[in-house]
Amino acid sequence: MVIAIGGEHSITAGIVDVYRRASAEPFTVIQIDAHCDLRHEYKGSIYDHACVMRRIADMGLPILPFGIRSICKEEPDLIKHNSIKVILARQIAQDPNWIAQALASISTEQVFITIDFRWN
Ligand SMILES: [Mn+2]
Repeated sequence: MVIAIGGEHSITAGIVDVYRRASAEPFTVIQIDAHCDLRHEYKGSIYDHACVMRRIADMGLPILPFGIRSICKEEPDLIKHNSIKVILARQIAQDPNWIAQALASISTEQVFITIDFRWN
């Protein structure tokens, strides 16, 4: 089991890449976050925290964004193109079947969980 604690969500792409190279088993990256982080580029960098899940999707790994409360303009096209199941925060609050839907969308035995939060 790998546990990494960082100061910023952008570090997750590097950790997942190393784990992917070392792992014999395919895995899904479950992302608990307020934002999808699927932008190609943000503030002049493709490695900004707002791009971290895009970099992971680019690795060919399945992802499950979870608890999302906002999606930027460019993200719906990628979500549709890659058939990404997004579990919205409002769905968690309103739909008692959200857990079943989330579990049904995971096609791998192994998962990597990344949690993006901050305290002020
Ligand atoms: Mn994030």
